[in-house]
Amino acid sequence: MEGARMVPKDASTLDMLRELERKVLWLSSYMIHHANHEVDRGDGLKVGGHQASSASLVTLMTALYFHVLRPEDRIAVKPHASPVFHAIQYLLGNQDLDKLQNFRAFGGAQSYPSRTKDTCDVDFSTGSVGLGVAVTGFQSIVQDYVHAKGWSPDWPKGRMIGIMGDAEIDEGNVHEALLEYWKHGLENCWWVIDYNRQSLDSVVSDRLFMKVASLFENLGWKVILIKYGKLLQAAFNEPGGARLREWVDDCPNMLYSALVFQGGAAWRRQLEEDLAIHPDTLAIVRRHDDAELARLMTNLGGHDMEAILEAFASAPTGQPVCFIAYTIKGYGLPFQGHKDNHSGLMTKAQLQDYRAKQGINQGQEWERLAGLALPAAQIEDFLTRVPFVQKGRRRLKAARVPVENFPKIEAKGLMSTQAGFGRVLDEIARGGGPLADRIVTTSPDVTVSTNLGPWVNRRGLFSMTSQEDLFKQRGLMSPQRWVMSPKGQHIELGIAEMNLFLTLSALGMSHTLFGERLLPVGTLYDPFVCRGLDALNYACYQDSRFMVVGTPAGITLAPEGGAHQSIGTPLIGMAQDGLATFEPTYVDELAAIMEWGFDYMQREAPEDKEQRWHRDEKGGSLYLRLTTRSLEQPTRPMTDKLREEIIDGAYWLRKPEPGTDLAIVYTGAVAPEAIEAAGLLAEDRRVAVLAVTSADRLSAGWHAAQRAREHGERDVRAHIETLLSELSRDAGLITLTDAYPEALSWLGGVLGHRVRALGVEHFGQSGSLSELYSHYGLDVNSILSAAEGLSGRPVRYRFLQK
Ligand SMILES: Cc1ncc(C[n+]2csc(CCOP(=O)(O)OP(=O)(O)O)c2C)c(N)n1
Ligand SMILES: [Mg+2]
Repeated sequence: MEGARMVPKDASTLDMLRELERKVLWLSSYMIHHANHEVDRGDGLKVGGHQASSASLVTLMTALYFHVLRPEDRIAVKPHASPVFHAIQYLLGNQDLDKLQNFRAFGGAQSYPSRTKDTCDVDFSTGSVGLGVAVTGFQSIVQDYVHAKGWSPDWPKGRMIGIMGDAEIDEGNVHEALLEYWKHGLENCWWVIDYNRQSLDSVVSDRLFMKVASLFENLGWKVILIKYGKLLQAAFNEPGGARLREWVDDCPNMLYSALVFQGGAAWRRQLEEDLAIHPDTLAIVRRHDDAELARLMTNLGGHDMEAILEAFASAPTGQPVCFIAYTIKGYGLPFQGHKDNHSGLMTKAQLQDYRAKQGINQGQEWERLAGLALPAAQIEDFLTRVPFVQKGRRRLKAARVPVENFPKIEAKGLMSTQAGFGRVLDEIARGGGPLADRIVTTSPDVTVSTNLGPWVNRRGLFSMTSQEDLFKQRGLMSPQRWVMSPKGQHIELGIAEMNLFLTLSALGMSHTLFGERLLPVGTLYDPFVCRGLDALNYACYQDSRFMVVGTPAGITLAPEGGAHQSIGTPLIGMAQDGLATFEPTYVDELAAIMEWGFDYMQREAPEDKEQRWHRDEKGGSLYLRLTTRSLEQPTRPMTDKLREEIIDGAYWLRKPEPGTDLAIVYTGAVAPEAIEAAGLLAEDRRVAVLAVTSADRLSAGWHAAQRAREHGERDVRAHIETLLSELSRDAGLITLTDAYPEALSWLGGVLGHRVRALGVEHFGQSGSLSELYSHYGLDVNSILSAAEGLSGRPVRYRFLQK
């Protein structure tokens, strides 16, 4: 550090970068210190900030942002490097001081870089380790997709870069992603691993990590080790240097970390002891005083600007590259190397000492250039010429794709919503036009079984290399004509559901990252939503836009048994912010939802609107829970009113009349049971039937209306409030869903109706549909019993109890 201040006036880029590195370390450390020591939040809580984890990446990120990156490069920054990222943005003029001063506070710079909550130029959110880094590869495949279509002519292809912690490799989704990338011929992707050999609790094994390196090579990546800095490299070239290298290579991570923490004298003691019989090597050690020795022995590649720049410059193109940069957690700070430093913070005294050493006066802590040895004008000039900022803010926009001439589906006779979904997409594919051209489908090995087959037959599979369908070439009969080419519009994935959601996440950000709108549609079996759940949550948190179809769902796929029965997914859909969840019963409902959905996916509005209404202005993603149960389709005109009610979440299939004292409320595939029971009950009471197409939007609308009234908009009524107000307060509700009953039972809370909620609380049986509906209490009999229980009056017609 000391040396860096004696930078000559005609500083080269290298010297300039070293100065900036010093500044970035100071600013990021001070940001964390300030958040913990200077801001009184009134709750007495320390906010942390991971000073040590941030510090290990300072040199690498300085090199990248101030020299290596280009505007078209997109970067996922590991969660704990958020302060480093924000400090860099501040120096580049992209971040306000106020945000830095409020790091981790309400409205300030976020703990982990966030596309939605940070105001500066974040490309990918991170936080849940493994996801930010894995999305980069999928984003690169999406970039290939966009360019293969001849789009994005003014925005060149960039590198999709994951700056990641070494412990992120432990996440299974990273490995799943690596396999998938290989299949798709990944090219423009860099992963820069901060190999500090530390995670939260412990020290990472070096031997294991080298196996990881060969895994990358095996899967087509170029691996570049950034292991030694220039000082160590020079020492290794001296007589006895080879032995020193051996010692460093063999040094267990734990011992190395301890010596880093202890400093020069401890290094000397250890080396004197271990190298006692190697006088020429010891001579190298003895040529350094304690401070110099500590500097030499901690001169790892990841902290040596020159070594880093060389490594980045040596990267090949046309192949993904993994840089493994050896670093020291907390490098340059008092707790460097200590295994417990994960949440370590500098004391006030340590910080004062550090500030003084940086040549920064008290009161100048936030000044961008205070304490730097180079003339301010020279630094400012350098900063304005940094390649990365030459195109300004890099949030791109794309025009909305009009959702016009949406196909009219004539669904007659028996049909399931899953089959209807296939029909809608097939018709869109057949009709062509902008909407058809911008839809991209993807599925984790369930393309055919979720009814995407006809779409794929018409629109083909995406691949950077073309391949004809061999069966077709040989004249062999097959309903699937799978032609692969850069023109194709379906991305076929292996089974990993995490990869599905990461792919959807990447596709759904194309408009902001590449300036080209895509309308992604993904399918999977509904129970396996849970397998990809964190990636789904991540995609929504990034405000990526897509439509995901979970099908088949619930116990309605009866013979498949417990392993495939999804019970909790409607609750997941309701609770997931940014995801509008629907469970239509009939194909005309589904078509209306999809038509609306393709528009909803493209909407944008400022953040504050979401406080008031259920995101109708802002838009979001969609989740459709569909079924393979074929139902008799209604023949009815799709009036504007019906369409609106389907989108808002419910409509009266049989309206309440005066004296109606029971409403059966159903959603999805169980409609026939609800309707049949209503018919039987009508013999001796007035029964209404409410069809719920989206419990999620009903509940969101209800909450929003309550908030609006509390804020003075007295006349606001939620759709569900309006519907239920047609029913007498004394009437009872029987809710019916092929899912956990609480997906609908909350309806009793809206106006205070009594509720008997039928649904699935236990699961796991195989059987026929009628057996399972009867077993779990979703059949007509169960509804009749519930009606009796609610009213206390016996029902006239009952099925015979089994
Ligand atoms: C999925 C997930 N699990 C757990 C955590 C909590 N966590 C945050 S950082 C971390 C370890 C990070 O180690 P590494 O990636 O090596 O980064 P370093 O702190 O060394 O920079 C853990 C377990 C998380 N953020 N995400
Ligand atoms: Mg680590």
